[in-house]
Amino acid sequence: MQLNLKLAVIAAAVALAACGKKEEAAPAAASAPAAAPAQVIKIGHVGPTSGAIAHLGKDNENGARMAIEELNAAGLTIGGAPVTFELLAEDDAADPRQGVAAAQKLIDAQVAGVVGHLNSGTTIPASQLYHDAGLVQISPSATNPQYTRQGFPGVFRMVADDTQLGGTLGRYAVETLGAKNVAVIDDRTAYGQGVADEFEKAVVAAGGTVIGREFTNDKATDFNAILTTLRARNPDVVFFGGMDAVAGPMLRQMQQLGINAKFMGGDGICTGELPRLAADALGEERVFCAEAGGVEGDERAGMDKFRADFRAKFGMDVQVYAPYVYDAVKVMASAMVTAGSADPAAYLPALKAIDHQGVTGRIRFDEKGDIVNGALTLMTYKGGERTTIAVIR
Ligand code: ABU
Repeated sequence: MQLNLKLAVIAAAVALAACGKKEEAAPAAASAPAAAPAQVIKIGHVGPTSGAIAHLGKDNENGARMAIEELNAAGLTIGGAPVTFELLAEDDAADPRQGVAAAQKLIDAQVAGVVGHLNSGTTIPASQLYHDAGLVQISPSATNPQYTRQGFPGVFRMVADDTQLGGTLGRYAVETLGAKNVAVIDDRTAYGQGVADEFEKAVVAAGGTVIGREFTNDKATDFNAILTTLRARNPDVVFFGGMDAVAGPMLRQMQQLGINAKFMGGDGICTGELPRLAADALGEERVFCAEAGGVEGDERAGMDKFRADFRAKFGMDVQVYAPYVYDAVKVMASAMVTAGSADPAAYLPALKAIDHQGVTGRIRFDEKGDIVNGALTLMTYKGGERTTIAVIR
Protein backbone atom coordinates (compact mmCIF):
# COMPACT_ATOMS: atom_id res chain seq x y z
CA MET A 1 0.00 0.00 0.00
CA GLN A 2 2.84 2.39 1.00
CA LEU A 3 4.80 1.42 -2.10
CA ASN A 4 1.76 2.09 -4.26
CA LEU A 5 1.36 5.50 -2.68
CA LYS A 6 5.05 6.35 -3.26
CA LEU A 7 4.75 5.32 -6.88
CA ALA A 8 1.66 7.41 -7.30
CA VAL A 9 3.44 10.43 -5.80
CA ILE A 10 6.43 9.96 -8.10
CA ALA A 11 4.18 9.54 -11.12
CA ALA A 12 2.28 12.70 -10.25
CA ALA A 13 5.50 14.67 -9.73
CA VAL A 14 6.89 13.51 -13.06
CA ALA A 15 3.67 14.38 -14.86
CA LEU A 16 3.58 17.86 -13.36
CA ALA A 17 7.28 18.45 -14.00
CA ALA A 18 6.53 17.93 -17.65
CA CYS A 19 4.27 20.96 -17.60
CA GLY A 20 6.58 23.01 -15.39
CA LYS A 21 4.66 22.60 -12.13
CA LYS A 22 6.89 20.20 -10.19
CA GLU A 23 7.38 22.57 -7.26
CA GLU A 24 3.59 22.74 -6.67
CA ALA A 25 3.18 18.97 -6.82
CA ALA A 26 5.52 17.95 -4.03
CA PRO A 27 3.86 19.69 -1.06
CA ALA A 28 0.37 18.76 -2.26
CA ALA A 29 1.27 15.11 -2.51
CA ALA A 30 3.02 15.08 0.86
CA SER A 31 0.29 16.90 2.85
CA ALA A 32 -2.77 15.39 4.55
CA PRO A 33 -5.88 14.87 2.41
CA ALA A 34 -7.59 18.22 1.69
CA ALA A 35 -10.61 19.10 3.86
CA ALA A 36 -14.00 18.65 2.24
CA PRO A 37 -15.04 21.86 0.40
CA ALA A 38 -17.45 24.08 2.29
CA GLN A 39 -21.11 23.61 1.46
CA VAL A 40 -22.41 26.61 -0.51
CA ILE A 41 -25.67 28.07 0.77
CA LYS A 42 -27.40 30.36 -1.72
CA ILE A 43 -29.39 33.28 -0.37
CA GLY A 44 -31.53 35.28 -2.78
CA HIS A 45 -31.98 39.02 -2.68
CA VAL A 46 -34.43 40.97 -4.83
CA GLY A 47 -34.89 44.70 -5.17
CA PRO A 48 -35.23 47.28 -7.94
CA THR A 49 -31.64 47.81 -9.07
CA SER A 50 -32.85 49.41 -12.28
CA GLY A 51 -35.44 52.10 -12.85
CA ALA A 52 -36.41 55.23 -10.93
CA ILE A 53 -35.70 53.81 -7.47
CA ALA A 54 -32.55 51.87 -8.38
CA HIS A 55 -30.70 53.87 -5.71
CA LEU A 56 -32.94 52.23 -3.10
CA GLY A 57 -32.61 48.76 -4.60
CA LYS A 58 -28.82 49.05 -4.66
CA ASP A 59 -28.87 50.30 -1.07
CA ASN A 60 -30.73 47.14 -0.06
CA GLU A 61 -28.51 44.87 -2.12
CA ASN A 62 -25.39 46.39 -0.57
CA GLY A 63 -26.81 45.65 2.87
CA ALA A 64 -27.10 42.00 1.83
CA ARG A 65 -23.55 41.97 0.42
CA MET A 66 -22.14 43.30 3.67
CA ALA A 67 -23.88 40.63 5.70
CA ILE A 68 -22.81 37.81 3.37
CA GLU A 69 -19.17 38.94 3.44
CA GLU A 70 -19.17 39.07 7.23
CA LEU A 71 -20.79 35.64 7.51
CA ASN A 72 -18.18 34.15 5.21
CA ALA A 73 -15.35 35.86 7.08
CA ALA A 74 -16.67 34.31 10.32
CA GLY A 75 -16.23 30.78 8.92
CA LEU A 76 -19.51 29.31 10.12
CA THR A 77 -20.39 25.66 10.37
CA ILE A 78 -23.91 24.34 9.98
CA GLY A 79 -24.70 20.86 11.25
CA GLY A 80 -20.97 20.38 11.86
CA ALA A 81 -19.95 21.15 8.27
CA PRO A 82 -18.22 24.34 7.09
CA VAL A 83 -20.38 26.57 4.90
CA THR A 84 -20.00 29.57 2.66
CA PHE A 85 -22.87 31.82 1.69
CA GLU A 86 -23.47 32.99 -1.87
CA LEU A 87 -25.68 35.95 -2.68
CA LEU A 88 -27.92 35.58 -5.72
CA ALA A 89 -29.07 39.13 -6.41
CA GLU A 90 -31.98 39.79 -8.75
CA ASP A 91 -33.50 43.00 -10.10
CA ASP A 92 -37.30 43.35 -10.15
CA ALA A 93 -37.33 47.01 -11.27
CA ALA A 94 -40.16 47.58 -8.74
CA ASP A 95 -42.47 45.93 -11.23
CA PRO A 96 -44.87 43.20 -10.01
CA ARG A 97 -44.40 41.03 -13.13
CA GLN A 98 -40.63 41.29 -13.01
CA GLY A 99 -40.86 40.54 -9.30
CA VAL A 100 -42.60 37.24 -10.00
CA ALA A 101 -40.05 36.38 -12.71
CA ALA A 102 -37.18 37.13 -10.33
CA ALA A 103 -38.79 34.96 -7.66
CA GLN A 104 -39.09 32.05 -10.07
CA LYS A 105 -35.45 32.45 -11.05
CA LEU A 106 -34.36 32.20 -7.42
CA ILE A 107 -36.60 29.19 -6.81
CA ASP A 108 -35.12 27.47 -9.87
CA ALA A 109 -31.63 28.25 -8.54
CA GLN A 110 -32.58 26.44 -5.31
CA VAL A 111 -31.86 29.24 -2.90
CA ALA A 112 -32.21 28.41 0.79
CA GLY A 113 -34.12 31.63 1.49
CA VAL A 114 -34.93 35.05 0.06
CA VAL A 115 -34.43 38.51 1.50
CA GLY A 116 -36.71 40.87 -0.40
CA HIS A 117 -38.41 42.30 -2.16
CA LEU A 118 -38.17 46.03 -1.47
CA ASN A 119 -41.63 47.10 -2.66
CA SER A 120 -44.95 45.82 -1.38
CA GLY A 121 -46.17 45.61 -4.97
CA THR A 122 -43.48 43.03 -5.79
CA THR A 123 -43.14 41.40 -2.38
CA ILE A 124 -46.78 40.30 -2.15
CA PRO A 125 -47.14 38.54 -5.54
CA ALA A 126 -43.68 36.96 -5.16
CA SER A 127 -44.59 35.65 -1.71
CA GLN A 128 -47.13 33.27 -3.27
CA LEU A 129 -44.36 31.63 -5.32
CA TYR A 130 -41.99 31.36 -2.37
CA HIS A 131 -44.77 29.90 -0.26
CA ASP A 132 -45.63 27.32 -2.93
CA ALA A 133 -41.94 26.40 -3.16
CA GLY A 134 -41.66 25.98 0.62
CA LEU A 135 -39.18 28.84 0.91
CA VAL A 136 -38.59 31.39 3.64
CA GLN A 137 -38.90 35.08 2.66
CA ILE A 138 -37.94 38.09 4.77
CA SER A 139 -38.89 41.48 3.38
CA PRO A 140 -36.72 44.26 4.80
CA SER A 141 -39.00 47.07 3.69
CA ALA A 142 -42.39 46.10 2.25
CA THR A 143 -44.89 47.78 4.55
CA ASN A 144 -48.29 46.83 3.14
CA PRO A 145 -49.98 44.83 5.97
CA GLN A 146 -51.37 42.30 3.50
CA TYR A 147 -47.93 40.71 3.06
CA THR A 148 -48.00 39.00 6.45
CA ARG A 149 -51.75 38.45 6.51
CA GLN A 150 -51.93 35.74 3.88
CA GLY A 151 -51.44 32.88 6.32
CA PHE A 152 -48.06 31.93 4.85
CA PRO A 153 -45.86 30.46 7.59
CA GLY A 154 -42.57 31.40 5.89
CA VAL A 155 -43.01 35.19 5.53
CA PHE A 156 -41.30 37.74 7.77
CA ARG A 157 -41.10 41.54 7.80
CA MET A 158 -38.27 43.50 9.40
CA VAL A 159 -40.18 46.79 9.77
CA ALA A 160 -43.42 48.32 10.99
CA ASP A 161 -46.34 48.32 8.55
CA ASP A 162 -48.42 50.97 6.81
CA THR A 163 -51.10 50.92 9.50
CA GLN A 164 -48.52 52.15 11.99
CA LEU A 165 -46.82 54.48 9.48
CA GLY A 166 -49.94 56.13 8.07
CA GLY A 167 -51.63 56.25 11.46
CA THR A 168 -48.72 57.94 13.20
CA LEU A 169 -48.18 60.44 10.40
CA GLY A 170 -51.91 61.28 10.23
CA ARG A 171 -52.06 62.02 13.94
CA TYR A 172 -48.84 64.02 13.74
CA ALA A 173 -50.24 66.15 10.91
CA VAL A 174 -53.28 67.18 12.93
CA GLU A 175 -52.07 67.10 16.51
CA THR A 176 -48.51 68.43 16.13
CA LEU A 177 -48.38 70.31 12.84
CA GLY A 178 -51.84 71.72 13.51
CA ALA A 179 -53.16 70.85 10.05
CA LYS A 180 -56.87 71.31 9.55
CA ASN A 181 -57.16 70.75 5.81
CA VAL A 182 -55.19 67.93 4.32
CA ALA A 183 -54.77 66.82 0.71
CA VAL A 184 -53.79 63.26 -0.13
CA ILE A 185 -52.13 61.89 -3.27
CA ASP A 186 -51.03 58.33 -3.92
CA ASP A 187 -49.25 56.46 -6.68
CA ARG A 188 -51.77 53.57 -6.87
CA THR A 189 -49.17 50.99 -5.85
CA ALA A 190 -49.84 48.48 -3.09
CA TYR A 191 -47.66 50.61 -0.84
CA GLY A 192 -48.68 54.13 -1.88
CA GLN A 193 -52.40 53.58 -1.84
CA GLY A 194 -52.27 51.62 1.42
CA VAL A 195 -50.22 54.12 3.39
CA ALA A 196 -52.32 57.02 2.05
CA ASP A 197 -55.53 55.25 3.15
CA GLU A 198 -54.13 54.78 6.65
CA PHE A 199 -52.97 58.39 6.79
CA GLU A 200 -56.40 59.61 5.71
CA LYS A 201 -58.19 57.51 8.35
CA ALA A 202 -55.93 58.86 11.09
CA VAL A 203 -56.37 62.47 9.98
CA VAL A 204 -60.16 62.12 10.12
CA ALA A 205 -60.01 60.32 13.49
CA ALA A 206 -57.86 63.15 14.89
CA GLY A 207 -60.38 65.78 13.76
CA GLY A 208 -58.78 66.94 10.49
CA THR A 209 -60.48 67.25 7.12
CA VAL A 210 -59.37 65.61 3.91
CA ILE A 211 -60.08 68.24 1.30
CA GLY A 212 -59.04 66.20 -1.71
CA ARG A 213 -57.72 62.82 -2.77
CA GLU A 214 -55.86 62.54 -6.05
CA PHE A 215 -53.70 59.88 -7.61
CA THR A 216 -50.80 59.49 -9.97
CA ASN A 217 -48.51 56.56 -10.77
CA ASP A 218 -45.02 55.47 -9.78
CA LYS A 219 -43.45 56.62 -13.06
CA ALA A 220 -45.19 59.99 -13.39
CA THR A 221 -43.25 63.22 -13.73
CA ASP A 222 -46.04 65.74 -14.37
CA PHE A 223 -48.39 66.58 -11.49
CA ASN A 224 -49.62 69.98 -12.60
CA ALA A 225 -53.24 68.94 -13.10
CA ILE A 226 -53.71 67.31 -9.70
CA LEU A 227 -51.69 69.95 -7.87
CA THR A 228 -53.67 72.75 -9.49
CA THR A 229 -56.90 71.08 -8.35
CA LEU A 230 -55.60 70.77 -4.79
CA ARG A 231 -54.14 74.30 -4.70
CA ALA A 232 -57.64 75.71 -5.12
CA ARG A 233 -58.60 74.02 -1.80
CA ASN A 234 -55.69 75.57 0.10
CA PRO A 235 -54.33 72.54 1.99
CA ASP A 236 -52.17 72.91 5.11
CA VAL A 237 -50.51 69.58 4.38
CA VAL A 238 -50.09 67.53 1.21
CA PHE A 239 -49.49 63.85 1.92
CA PHE A 240 -47.97 61.67 -0.79
CA GLY A 241 -48.15 57.88 -0.68
CA GLY A 242 -45.32 56.77 -2.94
CA MET A 243 -41.58 56.82 -3.39
CA ASP A 244 -38.90 59.53 -3.39
CA ALA A 245 -38.41 59.45 -7.18
CA VAL A 246 -41.94 60.83 -7.61
CA ALA A 247 -42.01 62.95 -4.44
CA GLY A 248 -38.97 65.01 -5.51
CA PRO A 249 -40.44 66.31 -8.79
CA MET A 250 -43.82 66.72 -7.07
CA LEU A 251 -42.25 69.01 -4.47
CA ARG A 252 -40.57 71.03 -7.22
CA GLN A 253 -43.88 71.46 -9.05
CA MET A 254 -45.63 72.46 -5.82
CA GLN A 255 -43.05 75.20 -5.46
CA GLN A 256 -43.57 76.34 -9.07
CA LEU A 257 -47.33 76.51 -8.43
CA GLY A 258 -46.87 78.46 -5.21
CA ILE A 259 -48.24 75.73 -2.93
CA ASN A 260 -46.61 76.35 0.43
CA ALA A 261 -48.22 73.47 2.31
CA LYS A 262 -46.12 71.11 4.41
CA PHE A 263 -45.34 67.90 2.58
CA MET A 264 -45.62 64.49 4.23
CA GLY A 265 -45.03 60.92 3.18
CA GLY A 266 -44.16 57.49 4.50
CA ASP A 267 -40.87 55.64 4.44
CA GLY A 268 -40.80 55.62 0.63
CA ILE A 269 -39.92 59.31 0.55
CA CYS A 270 -37.83 59.32 3.73
CA THR A 271 -34.55 58.70 1.92
CA GLY A 272 -31.10 60.15 1.67
CA GLU A 273 -31.78 60.90 -2.00
CA LEU A 274 -34.83 63.14 -1.49
CA PRO A 275 -32.79 66.36 -1.05
CA ARG A 276 -31.20 65.86 -4.46
CA LEU A 277 -34.51 64.93 -6.07
CA ALA A 278 -36.40 67.87 -4.58
CA ALA A 279 -33.54 70.38 -4.88
CA ASP A 280 -34.43 73.74 -3.28
CA ALA A 281 -38.11 72.78 -3.01
CA LEU A 282 -37.13 70.60 -0.04
CA GLY A 283 -37.28 73.63 2.23
CA GLU A 284 -36.49 73.79 5.93
CA GLU A 285 -38.68 71.57 8.13
CA ARG A 286 -41.19 71.48 5.33
CA VAL A 287 -41.06 67.74 4.60
CA PHE A 288 -42.07 65.23 7.27
CA CYS A 289 -41.80 61.48 6.87
CA ALA A 290 -41.12 58.32 8.81
CA GLU A 291 -38.77 55.38 8.45
CA ALA A 292 -40.58 52.16 9.46
CA GLY A 293 -37.98 51.28 12.08
CA GLY A 294 -35.56 52.97 14.41
CA VAL A 295 -33.20 52.65 17.34
CA GLU A 296 -32.80 54.60 20.53
CA GLY A 297 -30.38 54.84 23.44
CA ASP A 298 -27.66 52.19 23.60
CA GLU A 299 -28.81 50.65 20.32
CA ARG A 300 -27.74 53.74 18.40
CA ALA A 301 -24.04 52.81 18.61
CA GLY A 302 -24.59 49.66 16.54
CA MET A 303 -26.53 51.55 13.88
CA ASP A 304 -23.96 54.35 13.78
CA LYS A 305 -21.16 51.82 13.30
CA PHE A 306 -23.10 50.09 10.53
CA ARG A 307 -23.61 53.41 8.74
CA ALA A 308 -19.92 54.29 9.03
CA ASP A 309 -18.82 50.84 7.83
CA PHE A 310 -21.30 51.02 4.94
CA ARG A 311 -19.99 54.43 3.90
CA ALA A 312 -16.38 53.21 4.08
CA LYS A 313 -17.16 50.10 2.04
CA PHE A 314 -19.44 51.46 -0.67
CA GLY A 315 -18.49 55.13 -0.74
CA MET A 316 -22.07 56.23 -0.17
CA ASP A 317 -24.48 56.77 2.69
CA VAL A 318 -27.30 54.42 3.63
CA GLN A 319 -30.53 55.43 1.86
CA VAL A 320 -33.07 53.81 4.20
CA TYR A 321 -33.27 50.05 4.41
CA ALA A 322 -29.74 48.64 3.95
CA PRO A 323 -29.42 47.98 7.71
CA TYR A 324 -32.70 46.03 7.71
CA VAL A 325 -31.49 43.87 4.81
CA TYR A 326 -28.21 43.29 6.61
CA ASP A 327 -30.05 42.14 9.73
CA ALA A 328 -32.46 40.01 7.69
CA VAL A 329 -29.56 38.05 6.15
CA LYS A 330 -27.96 37.67 9.57
CA VAL A 331 -31.11 36.33 11.25
CA MET A 332 -31.70 33.91 8.39
CA ALA A 333 -28.15 32.56 8.76
CA SER A 334 -28.47 32.48 12.53
CA ALA A 335 -31.62 30.35 12.26
CA MET A 336 -29.76 27.94 9.94
CA VAL A 337 -26.91 27.62 12.44
CA THR A 338 -29.34 27.00 15.31
CA ALA A 339 -31.25 24.41 13.30
CA GLY A 340 -28.08 22.80 11.98
CA SER A 341 -29.57 22.93 8.51
CA ALA A 342 -30.12 25.28 5.57
CA ASP A 343 -33.28 23.41 4.60
CA PRO A 344 -36.09 25.99 4.93
CA ALA A 345 -38.43 23.48 6.57
CA ALA A 346 -35.76 22.72 9.16
CA TYR A 347 -34.66 26.28 9.99
CA LEU A 348 -38.11 27.92 9.85
CA PRO A 349 -38.94 27.08 13.50
CA ALA A 350 -35.62 28.61 14.60
CA LEU A 351 -36.38 31.78 12.62
CA LYS A 352 -39.84 32.02 14.16
CA ALA A 353 -38.21 31.80 17.60
CA ILE A 354 -35.32 34.15 16.82
CA ASP A 355 -34.31 36.75 19.41
CA HIS A 356 -31.42 38.63 17.85
CA GLN A 357 -29.83 41.96 18.69
CA GLY A 358 -29.13 43.48 15.29
CA VAL A 359 -28.04 46.89 14.10
CA THR A 360 -31.75 47.77 13.69
CA GLY A 361 -32.52 46.78 17.27
CA ARG A 362 -33.93 43.67 18.90
CA ILE A 363 -35.43 41.31 16.32
CA ARG A 364 -38.26 38.96 17.23
CA PHE A 365 -41.25 38.04 15.09
CA ASP A 366 -44.89 37.59 16.03
CA GLU A 367 -47.04 34.70 14.83
CA LYS A 368 -47.70 36.43 11.48
CA GLY A 369 -44.02 37.15 10.86
CA ASP A 370 -44.19 40.84 11.74
CA ILE A 371 -41.49 42.46 13.81
CA VAL A 372 -42.40 42.62 17.51
CA ASN A 373 -42.57 46.12 18.99
CA GLY A 374 -41.65 47.75 15.69
CA ALA A 375 -40.56 51.37 15.83
CA LEU A 376 -41.01 54.37 13.56
CA THR A 377 -38.54 57.19 13.20
CA LEU A 378 -40.28 60.45 12.52
CA MET A 379 -38.05 62.75 10.51
CA THR A 380 -37.85 66.12 8.83
CA TYR A 381 -35.23 67.69 6.55
CA LYS A 382 -33.12 70.58 7.78
CA GLY A 383 -30.13 72.01 5.97
CA GLY A 384 -30.61 69.40 3.28
CA GLU A 385 -30.22 66.52 5.77
CA ARG A 386 -32.64 64.10 7.38
CA THR A 387 -33.10 64.96 11.01
CA THR A 388 -34.75 62.68 13.54
CA ILE A 389 -37.66 64.19 15.44
CA ALA A 390 -38.57 61.14 17.50
CA VAL A 391 -38.55 57.36 17.61
CA ILE A 392 -42.09 56.18 18.23
CA ARG A 393 -43.40 52.74 19.21
N1 ABU B 1 -42.32 50.76 2.47
C1 ABU B 1 -41.95 51.67 1.45
C2 ABU B 1 -41.36 51.10 0.26
C3 ABU B 1 -41.60 49.72 0.02
C4 ABU B 1 -43.02 49.34 -0.13
O1 ABU B 1 -43.53 49.36 -1.24
O2 ABU B 1 -43.64 48.96 0.86
